[in-house]
Amino acid sequence: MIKTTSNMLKIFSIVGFFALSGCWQKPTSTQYITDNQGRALILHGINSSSSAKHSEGHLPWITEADVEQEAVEWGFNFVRFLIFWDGIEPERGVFDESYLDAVEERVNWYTSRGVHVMLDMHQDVYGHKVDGNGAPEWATELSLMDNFALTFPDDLPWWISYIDPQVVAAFLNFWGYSNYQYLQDHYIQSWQKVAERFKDNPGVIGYDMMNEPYPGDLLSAITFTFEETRLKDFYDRLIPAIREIDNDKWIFYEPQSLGINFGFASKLPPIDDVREGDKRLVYAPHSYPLTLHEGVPYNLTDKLNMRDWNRNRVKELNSHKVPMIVGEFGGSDHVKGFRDYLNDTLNMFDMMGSGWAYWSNDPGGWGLLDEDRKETPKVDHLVRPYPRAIAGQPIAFSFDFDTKIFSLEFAEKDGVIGPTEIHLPDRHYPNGWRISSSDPQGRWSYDWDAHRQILSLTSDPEMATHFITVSSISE
Ligand code: IDC
Repeated sequence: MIKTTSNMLKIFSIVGFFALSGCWQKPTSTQYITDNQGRALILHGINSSSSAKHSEGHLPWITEADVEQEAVEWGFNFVRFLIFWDGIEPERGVFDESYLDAVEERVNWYTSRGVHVMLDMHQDVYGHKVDGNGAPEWATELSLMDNFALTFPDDLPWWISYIDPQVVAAFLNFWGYSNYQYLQDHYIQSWQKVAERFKDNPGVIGYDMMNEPYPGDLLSAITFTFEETRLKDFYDRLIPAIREIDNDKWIFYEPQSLGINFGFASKLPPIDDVREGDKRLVYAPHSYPLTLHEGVPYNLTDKLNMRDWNRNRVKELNSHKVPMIVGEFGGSDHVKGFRDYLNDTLNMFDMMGSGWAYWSNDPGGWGLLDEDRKETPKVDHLVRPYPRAIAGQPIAFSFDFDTKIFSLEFAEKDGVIGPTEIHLPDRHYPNGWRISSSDPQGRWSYDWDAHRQILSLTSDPEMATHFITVSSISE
């Protein structure tokens, strides 16, 4: 019996290998977030942090020294920073500037180190009144469900609470925009307060309008009709309101979380921006293979989830024509095969030209640090060579964890200034690295910032394309 199971597992992993290897698709014309020098940005970073959901003042656990570790030792150039409607507008119509002061102080820890900050208006399971987080108590309308809270056993996953009748009522009233229009109107005003506060901070790259929108009723969730109707209408209200205050930042939008996180197709139509100039919207889905999220060893169903996720996101990007940043993905080192999962998924994100934020920086099984604040094995995968900023039109980039070969191909593009910046972590190159370029000898050069482990490359503008490879020097 044991033998049969182990043979089955072998066959499964072989099938899984064929299901994944070399099969990742990419959008026909990948879009990128660009900086004020016109360079394409590849964003690698973390969510900071889950602890803020329940902490005093809704602030993450981090100190400035932790931010230094994330930005300099690990070389991340991105953070998805959690903020909460509850923190911004604790009483109806009363906006808490001291909360925004405290957020701003932490945001500046990141931006002063060159980390791009995206502010994520987080919620899970609606709000505290119904045992979730996000919405203030006064904005939790339960209709006739006041006495119908369900309690679930502690060993069930947290997201089961989405079927609690009170949670369902709170969401339906929020999205309905009929009897309780004030709910969305205040959510929108809260975003305007955030935009007023951060619009002049160039390190803040954008705003994630709502974490993991969930319709409330399961029927709209499983038929995905919510995305085409109430979710789209909500974005069409919120984006122009943010643009009244801030014309420049990137606005990140998410599809429904249920189903899409593990690979189903989204029905969200392309979203409109109303800013003057080019659209500045970013598609920001999450990626969580279903059983891996629940702690089951990395297996064929996860791989099939990832294959579907890849194909469906590519279709959506081909239709929406915006850049993609994966706002969340993650898991625990305790899960068998977790490092293989990370390798596969990070290769896929690179292939798609997508940036990402790992969930999350909170110390523990899912964290980069464990409970004793020691680095976990996953860090070796998350901290990988990547082009932080590309001075041209990216064609492809990749890193092979086993051979340590990093490659980057990009084309010249008019109007782009500054160097291409590549993060080359010492941990992958203990004896140093060597770099080659397809540009003619003597016509390209680089500077190396050993402290930040960042290479700044100047290419030959006469060449239409540039192909760079970095490899490890062996002892
Ligand atoms: C999880 C936290 C967990 C917490 C739970 C509910 O890791 O400690 O109990 O939220 O607040 C998401 C959510 C994100 C989740 C994450 C991992 O956006 O808030 O964090 N996840 O479960 N969607 C899918 C997974």
